[in-house]
Amino acid sequence: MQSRRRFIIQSTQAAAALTMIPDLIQAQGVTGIPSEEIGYTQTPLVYTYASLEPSIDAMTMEIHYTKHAAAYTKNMTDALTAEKVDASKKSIAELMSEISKYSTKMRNNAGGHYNHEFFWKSLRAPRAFNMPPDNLMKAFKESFGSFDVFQTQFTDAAKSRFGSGWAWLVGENGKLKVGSTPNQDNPLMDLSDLKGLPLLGLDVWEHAYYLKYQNRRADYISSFWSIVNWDQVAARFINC
Ligand code: MN3
Repeated sequence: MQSRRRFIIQSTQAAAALTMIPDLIQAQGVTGIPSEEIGYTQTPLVYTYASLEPSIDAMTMEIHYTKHAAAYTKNMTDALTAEKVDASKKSIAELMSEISKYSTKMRNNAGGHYNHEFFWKSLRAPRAFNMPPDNLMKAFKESFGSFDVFQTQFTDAAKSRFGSGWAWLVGENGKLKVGSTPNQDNPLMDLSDLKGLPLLGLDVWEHAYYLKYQNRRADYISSFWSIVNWDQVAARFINC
């Protein structure tokens, strides 16, 4: 446990140092995949607030990360204390799998914390031709018929989620499916209709896009495709 904690601290420091040099991360390719470790604290971004422009503007990223996401983390921490959860003995995935046993405050804020940590790790600087690696492409063909059909279904899920929520690509036994969840729910939660291992998620709360896109959620969704970190999604897919 001790060495694991030390490793996480070192990784966090390394990640913090790397926020200064986003070009290096691009150059690293697959070895630049951020750690998938999602714990109970907010981890530093491995890119700058401006790195995702023009898909997501720097001000939205800064407010989203330092205000919205930070508030979920803080409120989750308060709920963990109030509900006497020993976070050193329970992974966040485990907490999600029994979230129905806890308060609405826990559900909303632990969900919000997890979803945002997951979201930041799913993104990278825009690429003009941003396509999944071969193993994932094969899975898209098998599960949806084609990558285009997947993109259409994911876009529809993101557009049709009424109010606030998330669109997801999930994996289960090597099969892929698409869906959405309301509020800060996610597919790891025992009470979610959509279940599976999260592979990709898109935040469709207005706070995620309103400064740049206002009511144009569809434009935000289409600009998202150039900043998906498909290497990261492919790395997750290996575990499902
Ligand atoms: Mn958000």
